[in-house]
Amino acid sequence: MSLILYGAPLSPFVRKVEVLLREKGAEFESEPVNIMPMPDWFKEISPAKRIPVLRDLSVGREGPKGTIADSSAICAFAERKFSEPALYPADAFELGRATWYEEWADTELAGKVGMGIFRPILFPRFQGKESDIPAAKKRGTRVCLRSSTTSKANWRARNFWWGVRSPSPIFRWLAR
Ligand SMILES: N[C@@H](CCC(=O)N[C@@H](CS)C(=O)NCC(=O)O)C(=O)O
Repeated sequence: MSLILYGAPLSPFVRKVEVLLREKGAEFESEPVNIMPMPDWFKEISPAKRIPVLRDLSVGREGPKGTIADSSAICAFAERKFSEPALYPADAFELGRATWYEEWADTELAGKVGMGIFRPILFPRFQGKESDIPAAKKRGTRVCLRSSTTSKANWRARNFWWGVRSPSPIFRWLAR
């Protein structure tokens, strides 16, 4: 086993990397890291103090050497290292667009879901406290991803509503 993935399965960034590695049939070992609080040895290999971090043991067995500390960077590494099946487009333009969507999901979407759902609704529950529904409602934000189409319309807007007012069952379940 030459790859170690440090993280926690609750993190969508860790799961993103896990899915990609599994789809490629790559062998790796998952090593759980508790981020509340984060251990010092992990802070040394994660400059931004975030999960996931990947270690390639063939490059470095301890400390920062051999580590990559960002989910998109890890995915780029794995896409090159395990070329089959290719999971990113080969075409330059399509690759640019896929990277754009990935970046949007990692920043805009994840940030809003984190502040609007995880922090006010789920985190208190993990600590045995009540969810802060008013805070979740206050932070409820409309997240909009515009995607161009190849047909008549130049732009098609897809609106993803989230928040406790959403009719989606997952949000009703979270807010119950
Ligand atoms: N850009 C980073 C973001 C990773 C990230 O935000 N991870 C969260 C967990 S979902 C984290 O480690 N948070 C630590 C904290 O907020 O203290 C990536 O793609 O890997």
